[in-house]
Amino acid sequence: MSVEEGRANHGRLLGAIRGPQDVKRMTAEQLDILAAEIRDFLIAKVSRTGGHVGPNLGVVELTLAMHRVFDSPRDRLLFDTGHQAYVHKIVTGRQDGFDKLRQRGGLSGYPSQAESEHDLIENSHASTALSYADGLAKAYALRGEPRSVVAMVGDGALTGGMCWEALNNIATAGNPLVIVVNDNGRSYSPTIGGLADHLSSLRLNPGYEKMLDTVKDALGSTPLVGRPMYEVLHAVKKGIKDAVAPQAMFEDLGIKYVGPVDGHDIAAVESALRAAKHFGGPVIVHAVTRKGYGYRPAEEDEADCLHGPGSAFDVETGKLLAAPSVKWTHVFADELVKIADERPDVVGVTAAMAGPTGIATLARKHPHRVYDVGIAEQHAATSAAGLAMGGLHPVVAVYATFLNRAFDQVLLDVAMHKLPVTFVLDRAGITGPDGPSHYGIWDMSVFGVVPGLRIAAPRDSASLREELREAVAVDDGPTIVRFPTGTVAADLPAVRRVGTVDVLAESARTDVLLVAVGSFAGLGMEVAARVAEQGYGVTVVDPRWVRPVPAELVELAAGHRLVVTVEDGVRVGGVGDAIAQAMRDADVRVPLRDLGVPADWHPHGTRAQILADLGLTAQDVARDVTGWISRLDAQPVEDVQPDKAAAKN
Ligand SMILES: Cc1ncc(C[n+]2csc(CCOP(=O)(O)OP(=O)(O)O)c2C)c(N)n1
Repeated sequence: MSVEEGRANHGRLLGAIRGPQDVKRMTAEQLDILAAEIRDFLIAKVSRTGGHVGPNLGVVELTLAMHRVFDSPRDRLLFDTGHQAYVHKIVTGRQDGFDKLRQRGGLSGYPSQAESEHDLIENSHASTALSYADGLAKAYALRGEPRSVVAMVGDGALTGGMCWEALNNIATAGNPLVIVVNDNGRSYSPTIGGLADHLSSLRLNPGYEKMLDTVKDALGSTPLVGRPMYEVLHAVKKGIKDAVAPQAMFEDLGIKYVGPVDGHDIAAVESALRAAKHFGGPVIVHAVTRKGYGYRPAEEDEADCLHGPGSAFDVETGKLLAAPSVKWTHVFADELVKIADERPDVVGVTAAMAGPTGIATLARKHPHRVYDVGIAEQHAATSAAGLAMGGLHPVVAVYATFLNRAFDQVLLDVAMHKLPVTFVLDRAGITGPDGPSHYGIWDMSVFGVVPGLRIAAPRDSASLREELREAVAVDDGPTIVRFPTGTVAADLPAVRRVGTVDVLAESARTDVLLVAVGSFAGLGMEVAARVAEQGYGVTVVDPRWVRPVPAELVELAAGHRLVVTVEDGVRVGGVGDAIAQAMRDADVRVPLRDLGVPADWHPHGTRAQILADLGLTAQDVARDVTGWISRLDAQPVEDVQPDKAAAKN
């Protein structure tokens, strides 16, 4: 088909793609048309569902070239983080699924083994692909299987320590393996740090200057680290010939370096990949791309090149269609600035997510008091320990799911040293469309075992502000403040406070003590109203600080016939478990039922859908509570059998 014919039949090439072999057959002209069709498709589809539009627009040609040079699924194509695998999904015959991208029952926003034999890594946490690749290459070498292993990794993900641990091993092992570095100069905002320094000393290659300008334009003026990163990454400051050439760095290590290549030139990428494929050892193909390429609103979006609009957006402007609302993140960001205005020792730390966590607000007000450490949560925690040892009070703002990485650092580097570091966990609990690896459901369990660590779970904006202040006032150990995603709940004032526990509702009868953790406070109120209709009295409390278990909570429990806990986290080792243990320790023999998230992999959907699936709606909980308390009426406490809810976990 000629270019003209292709234009006349826009979308036809894409429509005919059923698998990688269809891309392999195409001519250079057809590939260019296909790339344009894929971009139009991505913009049209993702604008309706939300998703990672910017990253995928930047890897269209890289992905096509990978599928032409290698034979997936025999050859293994790995996508670090996996947010940039939409083009791969299209090439591997999943176009039809894009109407329900990230929606219940629809395509996952990340690679998914259940969806396709072409997908391998499902984990959406960054910087893992090179380690998987190292292991796969070793396995194929040992088993004598002639398969190629190819890992695409972004310059942002390369700031993660795991990548460097992997490179060290890949170099030593010497197995054939291709690492495609997708260098767009950005994580969400411009990538920070010096490690990528050695990727390029572009001045050695004058023909490359033009492309460099393109990339440079893509680097917005960031208050944090954009310019230094750019200079370091591309060795601009270092002068010309004496700059450390990436070839030298990687080849000294034992990894062949090819590049830099224009990542939007399919032929150039293909030829680099073919050379890499036949090299017989580990090779880095360094491709320079532009995030959001071909879509003006993404290319011009200074904040994050439309990294991942969470919901539908206007194609013309790239702006979200949903009416703006006050998010938990905004309340945190606003209060943090107020606290920092009052306390010069308070500083912010982000792991490449200044915008999404709200730390950017602090950076705008106090640019010298914010540290963006790159996608390096472990380093963030221990660096924060250092900041605290140095007399500061760091507030480390990360998504709940990502702090899991830094368990040992929080445990030993921070808590064992009794250091005042506050971790603010955004997107805690069930988050929704990003699926299981993005749920923030482990923090209360995992970090609940850390001695001396206090965990707060605010229920609304007033309590978030208050608990954040309480957290940064703690000077003898770490604190966590965790809150969910989305619009902040309407303020729910307490009737009274007992110790640190807020009583939200009470009645003349004290049948049930309902412990509603964090954002489940509203649900607790509704449950109380429904259960009251059945003639039972429910006291609803918000513990505010869930670890350690407040002593008052145990005292309150002793005054009721049944305790029910509801939390937005895994039940195993969760708040309910901790309260049950505290009650046992205090010899309080009131039965306790703990409702929460079963320790399992829950597929993506909206938060509301998933909570409904788990029986965590007011209606379900009210039914459970009524059932339990009426059975207590009917028989002695010891005889109440565990039921389906107890078996859920
Ligand atoms: C451990 C971890 N921390 C934070 C994130 C959030 N995150 C998702 S994509 C991304 C930026 C990735 O940048 P890069 O690898 O360069 O890919 P690009 O989006 O630029 O293509 C970040 C920080 C994550 N996925 N994993």
